[in-house]
Amino acid sequence: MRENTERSSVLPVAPSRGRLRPLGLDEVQITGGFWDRRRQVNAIATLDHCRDWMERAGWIGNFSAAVEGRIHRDRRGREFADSDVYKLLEAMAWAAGSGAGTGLDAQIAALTETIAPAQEPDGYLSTAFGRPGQQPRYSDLPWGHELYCYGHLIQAGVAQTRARGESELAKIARRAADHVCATFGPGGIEGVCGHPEIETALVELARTTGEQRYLDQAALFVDRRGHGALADIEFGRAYFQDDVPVREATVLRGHAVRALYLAAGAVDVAVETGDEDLLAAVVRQWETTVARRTYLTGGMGSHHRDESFGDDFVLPPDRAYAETCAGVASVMLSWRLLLATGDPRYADLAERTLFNVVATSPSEDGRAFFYANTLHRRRRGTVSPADAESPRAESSLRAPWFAVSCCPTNVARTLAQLPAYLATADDHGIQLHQYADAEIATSLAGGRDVALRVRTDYPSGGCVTVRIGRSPAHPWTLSLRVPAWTRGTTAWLADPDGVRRAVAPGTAEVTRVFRPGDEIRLDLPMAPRWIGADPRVDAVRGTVAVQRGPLVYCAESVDLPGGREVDAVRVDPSAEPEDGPDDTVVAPGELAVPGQPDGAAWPYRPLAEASASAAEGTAGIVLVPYHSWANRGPSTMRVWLPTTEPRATPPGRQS
Ligand code: FUB
Ligand code: ZN
Repeated sequence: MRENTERSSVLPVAPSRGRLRPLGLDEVQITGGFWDRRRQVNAIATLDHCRDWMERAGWIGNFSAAVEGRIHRDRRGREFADSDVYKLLEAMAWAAGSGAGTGLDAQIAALTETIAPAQEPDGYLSTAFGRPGQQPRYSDLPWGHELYCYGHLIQAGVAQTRARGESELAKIARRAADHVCATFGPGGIEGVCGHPEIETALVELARTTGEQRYLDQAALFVDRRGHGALADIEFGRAYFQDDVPVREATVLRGHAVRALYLAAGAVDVAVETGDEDLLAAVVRQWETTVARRTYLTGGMGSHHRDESFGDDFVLPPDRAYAETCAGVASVMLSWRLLLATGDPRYADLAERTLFNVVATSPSEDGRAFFYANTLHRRRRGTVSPADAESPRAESSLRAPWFAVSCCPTNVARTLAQLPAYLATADDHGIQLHQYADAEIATSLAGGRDVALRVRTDYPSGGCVTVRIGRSPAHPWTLSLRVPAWTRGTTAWLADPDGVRRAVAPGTAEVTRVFRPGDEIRLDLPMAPRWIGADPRVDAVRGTVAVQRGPLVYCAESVDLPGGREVDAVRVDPSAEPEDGPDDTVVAPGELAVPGQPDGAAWPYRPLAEASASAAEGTAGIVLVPYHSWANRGPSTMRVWLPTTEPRATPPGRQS
């Protein structure tokens, strides 16, 4: 792995070495298009929305209640409520660091002033434990979330330091980290938190301070897990990833967010300690998980009961939990693996997850969110009042807040740091991983300045133009990811001389002495395509899905004639889906006649009597991008669509 000697200071993830060097928020700006709209909404609406809800729900007030000695009586929210205040602070710091809103610094300072007095002299900081009338500190490591909360506090402190410089928040975070090392280091409590998160945060703090002991503590936490450090529970120790040591595990299992945060932390430790075996173990787990336990959307976790991964190929669309936070955590993991290895398949999964999970969660106005991201909604929900908390997984509409409201602040911090996921550099040049209108300016090795501008209407259109603004008079390489979803079609790359060549999924490169004004153009084939599943995903047998570019599509009842629900839809994969207006797709198909077979008293029949219910033709079934569903009121929705005829041979995997 190469050393990252030249590093931006405004980096969400700042490994000291790796195949690729990340670019910071001071080097990459998103300037328009799909992600710019969402980032603006995030900065203008979501940050305030989260702060207002946490004021109202009392989660911010918990810190004052702790200081005033009434926390045992007045505490509000779940045991991990502090963490959402910290995640909001992290989001605000990244947003401030990428130039959003001048008022953010004052808001960060005000929240920090509220939190600071609640920290105890030895660095301990929790509103849920340790004060008179509360359970003692660290008396409930499996469920207490004290270290999980520190993890988010430390990440907020690191973000603040990198985005705005040393600050009071950073000092609070550092005192908490010192307390963790003193309490859980060698000779201390030999435990781990039931919810990983501290690992990745401690590594990032080590990276930002240069203090080895934070890295050592993170490595200790990674290695302690998997040996029965936590109590056994009804879901089994796999829930906490405490069943098998990280370096021996072959697949992600148990609670999805926990598993993914732990894997991200393990990559961080592996990269900083040069532990190739640990890195290889996580790569193996990622591969198996992507091959067997991941939804078409990139969503992870199919169990509602314990928010966990199911067994291999247990991916029921109508019971998909696919928590938004698991999507965020999956992007975190893939990004770290991409930086470590340079393998574009990690950027492929990050893209899929960003467009189909992270972008799906928030409403258009950024003030309501999906917690769970099902792929099939069978009944229309009721409209949740705009001012009410919601059960997290049951609504067919996004809700403004949840009793467990981990997802909104996670979306906020991800969108705030998104420009940093677009591009990287190495000794040879610049690599583009995600496509958006952007300005990129950095220095290549040896202080050679490069600036480029990316223009695209992706993911509506597939044309990506890169215009060179500044370039040294030496050859270097511009690399562009050719997404895996182009498999079976042709993508084209044109160099500055207009010479065009077909490029295969993976990475396409242009190496030369670039001149200002040179243009490189990537054309990605955006025609909508049918997607079939591995036959072992039994829950979607006899169905197909539609993908257009990186976007997964769905049928939504509001687009069907006569008030039909989506279960009336059947599509005909012998003909191709086509582009419709406004990013819709029109799929050939038909609608079942209402009432058939609903009228049957018993849903099962001798096979000889089974026949498809009567159907009527239609001009075509309108499909919309999955990320946009439920923006037009309550609806039923499905991604996997039954085919008109039982399919003799299930299609191979196409995506
Ligand atoms: O336990 C903290 C967070 O709450 C988890 O990451 C989410 O899955 C939710 O359960
Ligand atoms: Zn969540």
